[in-house]
Amino acid sequence: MGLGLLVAAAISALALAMPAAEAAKSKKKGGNKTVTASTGNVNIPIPDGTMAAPGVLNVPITTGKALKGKEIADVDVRIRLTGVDVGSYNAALIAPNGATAGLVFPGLTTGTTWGTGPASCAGTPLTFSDESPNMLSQAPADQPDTLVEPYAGTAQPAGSAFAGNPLAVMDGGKPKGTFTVRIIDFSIGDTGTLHCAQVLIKPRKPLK
Ligand SMILES: [Ca+2]
Ligand SMILES: [Ca+2]
Repeated sequence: MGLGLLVAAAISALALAMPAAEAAKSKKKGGNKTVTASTGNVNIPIPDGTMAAPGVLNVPITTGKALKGKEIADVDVRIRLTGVDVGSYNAALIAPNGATAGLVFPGLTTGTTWGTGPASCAGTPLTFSDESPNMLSQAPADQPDTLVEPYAGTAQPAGSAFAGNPLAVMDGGKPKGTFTVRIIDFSIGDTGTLHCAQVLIKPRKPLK
């Protein structure tokens, strides 16, 4: 591992160890530094549903004044959840201006978890980023660049039946306001719990 990778690993370990509110605060003065907005540690049940009457969970995540006057250069989203059949979920991220990125669609993941470790923001989440080399997969890792159960790592958002956009659909929009993590359950009898969701926003100043 090169020095750069070691430093990056140390920084990311530090960021994971630091509560989200503190992380956001420590970066408040940074012009283009990534800002993390978080639900904090929660245990929110994902409503049970069917194909005809899906269960819909909308979780608001509000960003602070550190992002005032900026526009979005890049957005990532981290989700830590556990459940009976996480493969039955459709998930999306909605920006303050309504721009919607599809994250997964039913059948894309499998098993009982997105992420590993503590069932909280201290766990290792599933991180969606357009720049990830990985695709989500139900299959064993029989090819490179796949992220499989327990989905502790980064993956490209996969779009969905409702919104096939990558996260880049939010780029250029205003980052200050309320993002919504939306999880939709289509499988009756399988239930799950959201433990943490975080939006990571890399801002930039508008050109003009
Ligand atoms: Ca990204
Ligand atoms: Ca269900």
